[in-house]
Amino acid sequence: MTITLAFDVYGTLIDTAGISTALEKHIGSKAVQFSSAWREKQLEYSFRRGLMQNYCKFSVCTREALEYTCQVLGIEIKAEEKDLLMQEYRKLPAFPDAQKALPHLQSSGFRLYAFSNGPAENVSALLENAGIAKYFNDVVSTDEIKSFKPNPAVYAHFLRRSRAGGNEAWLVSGNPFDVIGALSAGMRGAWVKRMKSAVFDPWEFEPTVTVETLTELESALQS
Ligand code: 2OP
Repeated sequence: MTITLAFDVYGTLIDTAGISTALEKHIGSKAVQFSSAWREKQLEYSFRRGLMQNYCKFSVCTREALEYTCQVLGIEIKAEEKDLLMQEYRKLPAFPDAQKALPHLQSSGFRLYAFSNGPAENVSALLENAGIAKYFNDVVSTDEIKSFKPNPAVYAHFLRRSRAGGNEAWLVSGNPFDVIGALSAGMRGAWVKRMKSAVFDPWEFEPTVTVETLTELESALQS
């Protein structure tokens, strides 16, 4: 049975910490606080848009979350600097363990897909720039059905697009909301717990496996 792996992108394959570095040029020591607040609001906007069934592209959620974060933290960033920050999102680096693990997973016969809220053209450009696009059979975007994770319809869409069955299809993500969404939709879920302090939501769902890096994934999937 061939296992299909749906890799979440931001925070799983791609290290969004690069945004903090870009922010430091504009706002100095507040960059880490700002970057975390921005990411939280970006995701909150996608959840609200999904529930409202009032879709907009993930990049719009990202830009509007940037505006909100500036206002709520009382930090002034010029329009052209905001444009530069949005461009940063398109050229973030891959995590080193992703660079190492993906070729091995591919040569071991796993079917690899990138699966993201981001529109396919943005995600493809991001993975190309990060040097990892070549390992994936395809990019599947929730934009194709105009909704966001963790709507169960997006995981069903992934299974259709990848022609994978629920029990041989795994969602691999550093984001607990995404792992829980996939488990709730009948997929298996690998949580990438990149930080020791990370907490998995105390719901009725448990990750099928938990790894700290993507290099541990192959052995975890076969255990
Ligand atoms: C994704 O890439 C938002 O990390 C999430 O879909």
